Amino acid sequence: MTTVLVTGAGGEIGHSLLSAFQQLGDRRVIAMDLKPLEPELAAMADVVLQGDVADVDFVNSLESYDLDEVYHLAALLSTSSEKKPDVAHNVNVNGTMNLLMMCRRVALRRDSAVKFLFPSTIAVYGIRSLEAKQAAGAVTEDQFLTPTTMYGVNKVYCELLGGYMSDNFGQLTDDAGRKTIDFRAVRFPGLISATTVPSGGTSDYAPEMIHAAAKGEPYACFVRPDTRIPFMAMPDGVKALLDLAAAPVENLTRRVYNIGAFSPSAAEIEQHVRSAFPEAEITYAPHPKRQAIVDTWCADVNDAAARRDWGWAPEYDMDRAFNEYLIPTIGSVYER
Ligand code: AKB
Repeated sequence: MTTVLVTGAGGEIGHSLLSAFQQLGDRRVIAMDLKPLEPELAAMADVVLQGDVADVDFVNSLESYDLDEVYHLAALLSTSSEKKPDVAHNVNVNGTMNLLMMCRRVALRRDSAVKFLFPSTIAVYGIRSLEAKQAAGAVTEDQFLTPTTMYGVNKVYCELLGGYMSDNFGQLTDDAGRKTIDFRAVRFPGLISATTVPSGGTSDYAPEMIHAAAKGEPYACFVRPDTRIPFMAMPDGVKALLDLAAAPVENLTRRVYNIGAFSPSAAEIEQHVRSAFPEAEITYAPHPKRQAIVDTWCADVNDAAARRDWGWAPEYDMDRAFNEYLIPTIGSVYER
């Protein structure tokens, strides 16, 4: 059975990924997080560990597991990273390096490369004006890689680091040529889950608006109504990780892939929320700094490479995400 390590297992993606692994039943899951996992989540893992990816001794202690795959979800998101940039760098960059080095040793011991699944982000983009953002449309993986946030800088560096560790690390050593890391990354848009609410991100306005309406609470959106960035329903985010992990290595022409689903403005999200919850109280109170961050992110992504190389296709467009996933599921979350 494939043994997988999931870091940041208690976070939003971790919740959905662990439940997908439970349904698949084909992996031995080692779940780790900085904080204790909720009992319901912990029950989905075979091994539960509490620890910090930035703690090199803790990460090195994971070397005794026969890891086949790592899903490295632990990170500080964009808004949190701006509040504590040095902590963000330590967790997002040093934490990733600690894990990659540990995986390399596991791979050398077992003579088998470790698949390293990395959630990157649209925050790697840094488009410098709204005019340029509008003119750019759907951006490819290689455009506008000049992020203005610590999180974006950390993620774009880790994308490069993962490629380097896979292809060149140890090129002048005795281990030269041994394949130890098989790094694969998706650039996530803002993810919207029906069952959890994010914290510390700058795309959080969409899920916050939907969850506030479901709870019957007023919501003041922190970006302008015309703000447009890509979003995705959480089940598609998990599907992307699993599909990329399953793709034959010879089909992959890149290590980092854009993945798209829908790209609404905040006003379009509001319209969808209002059609499900006509009583919703939604206002706009743009936060200048958070607005400036999302204004540098692309309005849409070109995900042709993912579609071609590993058959990426989202199951949920915006209507389906609301009508068949978010609204029916959110109702049952808040009725409990
Ligand atoms: C954030 O807002 O920081 C994240 C992201 C887009 O990566 N949700």
